[in-house]
Amino acid sequence: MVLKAEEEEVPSDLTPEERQELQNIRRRKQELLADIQRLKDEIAEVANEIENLGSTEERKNMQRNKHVAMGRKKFNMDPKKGIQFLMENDLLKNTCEDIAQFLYKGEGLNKTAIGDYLGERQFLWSFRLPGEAQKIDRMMEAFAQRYCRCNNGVFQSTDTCYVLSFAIIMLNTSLHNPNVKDKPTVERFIAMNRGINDGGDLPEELLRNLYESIKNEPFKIPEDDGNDLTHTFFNPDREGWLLKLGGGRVKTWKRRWFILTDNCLYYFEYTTDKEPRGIIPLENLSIREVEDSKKPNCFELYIPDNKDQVIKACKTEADGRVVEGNHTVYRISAPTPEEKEEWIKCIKAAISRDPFYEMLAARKKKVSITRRH
Ligand code: 4IP
Repeated sequence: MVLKAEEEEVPSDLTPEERQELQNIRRRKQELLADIQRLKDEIAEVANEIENLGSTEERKNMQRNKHVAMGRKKFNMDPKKGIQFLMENDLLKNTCEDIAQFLYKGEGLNKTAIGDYLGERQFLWSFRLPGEAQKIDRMMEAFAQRYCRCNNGVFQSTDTCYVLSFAIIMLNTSLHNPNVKDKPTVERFIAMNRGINDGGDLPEELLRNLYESIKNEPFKIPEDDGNDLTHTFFNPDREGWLLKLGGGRVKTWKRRWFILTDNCLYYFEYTTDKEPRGIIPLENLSIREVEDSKKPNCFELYIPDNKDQVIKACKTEADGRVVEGNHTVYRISAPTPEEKEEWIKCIKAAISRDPFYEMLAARKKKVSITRRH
């Protein structure tokens, strides 16, 4: 509606001044009406814009929901493709937190598909160790390079720094890990580092000081997700069928295929399974023979001085979820007394082995080869 000034008559009995005054008032009135009209038009315009904005937003939301639904469907058919689709459409960020959130909410997602996806991730996680060794190697290399650049002249080469750094980490483990029974003396530490300074020896005083300092005060290597640096090598040590007692309230014996490798005990339902049902890192565990009234040739993995603490381990549930283990001890029965002895021997060796020695050996070999050429 457009506002209009009414056509008003001018009374005839007004003086010329009054007439003028009246005309002025009427003009102001007209101007005010025009202003009001302009404001109304502007309001109508803005309202229109807001309305359009709402429907664009709505359209966008609808489109988004359609894509999310499509992504879920794709996920249920092929989890990796579903995740990829959602990321490509900016519906999911490529971060562990966002993916975990998406899976945790699980809206419209098939549990088996979630299990497949997690299973695959967990499989990668549990077998990523060779890569981890390379990562540590690269990190040590970078550290050595940086150290030598900042402390010019301390070492003959970066390899010397690398080897000595490792020797210090190993010494720390050997002196302070309760599983390592054979504690090195300062003489052994000095002997171990003979010839590492490009064929020459590092000053004995330096090595003695380092030894004393580590002995007096251990340093902690930070853990990431439970696989710490002592789980670095991937050498299958032993495998075979064993019976494992379940950790639930009703204890059942399950026949499982066990693989001992890289300081971990993995168990599978079938020898051909790609993914383990469970993983027991052996770090901080001990092993002992036990008598069991139901099964022969038993041994147990346990935490020394344990007060009902649960062993750090993980297992895959029937629906594919990866959960923490529930055992205060793992009781295992071997088929024969000989196999029991062998398993105990190998597990003991795995527990006390220090993988840093192997990494150091490789680097020492490299130093000697470089020197020869
Ligand atoms: C299960 O018993 C199996 O023994 C599981 O072993 C075991 O998990 C469960 O322990 C136990 O309740 P039922 O099959 O009779 O239910 P597996 O996974 O080898 O099948 P562990 O942790 O030993 O793998 P809890 O603690 O998860 O209940």
